[in-house]
Amino acid sequence: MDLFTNLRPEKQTIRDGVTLLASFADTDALLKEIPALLAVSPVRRMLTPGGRQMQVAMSNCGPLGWVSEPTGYRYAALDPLTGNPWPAMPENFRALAREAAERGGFMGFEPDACLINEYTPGLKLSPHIDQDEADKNWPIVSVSIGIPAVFQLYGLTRGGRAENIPLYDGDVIVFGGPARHIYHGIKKVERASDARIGEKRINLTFRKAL
Ligand code: MD6
Ligand code: FE
Repeated sequence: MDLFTNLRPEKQTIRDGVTLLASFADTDALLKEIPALLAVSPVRRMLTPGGRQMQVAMSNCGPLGWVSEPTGYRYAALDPLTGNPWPAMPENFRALAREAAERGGFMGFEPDACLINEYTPGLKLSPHIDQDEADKNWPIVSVSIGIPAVFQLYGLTRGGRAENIPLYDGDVIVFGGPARHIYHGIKKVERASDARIGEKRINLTFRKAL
């Protein structure tokens, strides 16, 4: 970490409903769990409802998993790739999501889904709103692992200029309240290497789907 990222406050309100908790997560502990999860449900490039392949490779853990298919988006109890349940959500994942939500002002967050996004340099995630969760009063808790990325915040519409928020290993965003209606994405990831996982960024987003 460089001198400048060190100067970030521990907790920062980016805008109403968006809280950045800098270096909040113990990513060594999270990374210990990930190989076993991906051995059960590997990351894969899902197809969009428009029939295109997404750039970012995805998997899930927990009782439910978010999936994109030509027929639409949904939360599914079974991994369509394997026909089996997604791997269980590790206890330290659950605890982290709950603690981060609490720091962001949301008590009692019990996620039932954790989407695992895997990026390599050059990949981006287009602006979107997460709308497949039943109760938008719950936040989404997002954890960054590995190489940096730039989180882009828009407004209630997809267009316009983005607010750019650099995200580093261990950063957690609590995204709730009015932010649930805001377009956001990930800018094309710059080439970098993480000592543990190489040229890769992993993002965990914890959701309460049902
Ligand atoms: C990512 N994150 O960081 C993508 N969604 O790879 C998201 O799309 C996201 O960070 C909802 C809430 C927080 C997020
Ligand atoms: Fe999102």
